[in-house]
Amino acid sequence: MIISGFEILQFTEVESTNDTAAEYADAAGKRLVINAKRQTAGRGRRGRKWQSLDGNLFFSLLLEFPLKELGKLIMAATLGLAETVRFFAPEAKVQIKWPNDVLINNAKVSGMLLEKGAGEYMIVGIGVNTAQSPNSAEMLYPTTSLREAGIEVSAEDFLQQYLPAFAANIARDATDLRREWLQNAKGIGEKITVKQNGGEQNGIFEGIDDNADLILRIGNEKQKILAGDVFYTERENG
Ligand code: BT5
Repeated sequence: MIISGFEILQFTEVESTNDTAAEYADAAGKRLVINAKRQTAGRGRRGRKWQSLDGNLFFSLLLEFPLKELGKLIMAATLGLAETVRFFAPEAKVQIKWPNDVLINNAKVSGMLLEKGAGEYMIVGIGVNTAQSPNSAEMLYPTTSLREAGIEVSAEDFLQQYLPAFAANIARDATDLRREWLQNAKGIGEKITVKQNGGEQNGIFEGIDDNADLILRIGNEKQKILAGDVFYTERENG
């Protein structure tokens, strides 16, 4: 099946859809989606695990995209996820958590792992907890699923709705995309803590730049953060 220029390849079980996608990165010019029913070794960033529970969605987009426009790819992919959740549940409280997560009611429903493939290929691996979520207590951050949030949608239907949203976003102007990303992001203008490699910094979340790097204001200084985990320090209002 082809949706919005992406050919979908279905697998029953893979270790990681990102690894399977990497094996296809010689198909010059092709845009593929590697979709698996089950994933046995799902990965997060920096060697972390992605709990891949039954009934959830696991897929990787494989497309040629200039590395210097990585920020645009990140914004297009995450914004597309938020838009897709809203398509199925217009009233849901959906937010993007920098850099790559999607939250519903302040809990993580989706994560994304971006990797470089061969040549100009980029691999955008996405996990969405459609049916169930792992135990929050064992996770870095509270977790949820679409079902727990009262949104009944199958992995297949979510993917079919996501692809046109993503394709439309990558065709958009970067400034426009960033504006909308910021409108959807959690914590802009608020106090946050960014943890990286054992260290942490506290400051005000000013926004992101065109590379999707986080801009943290510490006193009068603005600092660019390329990678890390954000924790919100303000009281959450549900
Ligand atoms: C991510 O990493 O959130 C990236 C997840 C990407 C998963 C997709 S599935 C398809 C493709 N194939 C792969 O192998 N990966 C991609 P990070 O920001 O590092 O967050 C990882 C952390 O999220 C873990 O250390 C846990 O604390 C938490 N976590 C693990 N599984 C989760 C889940 N199912 N739902 C919510 N949080 C989870």
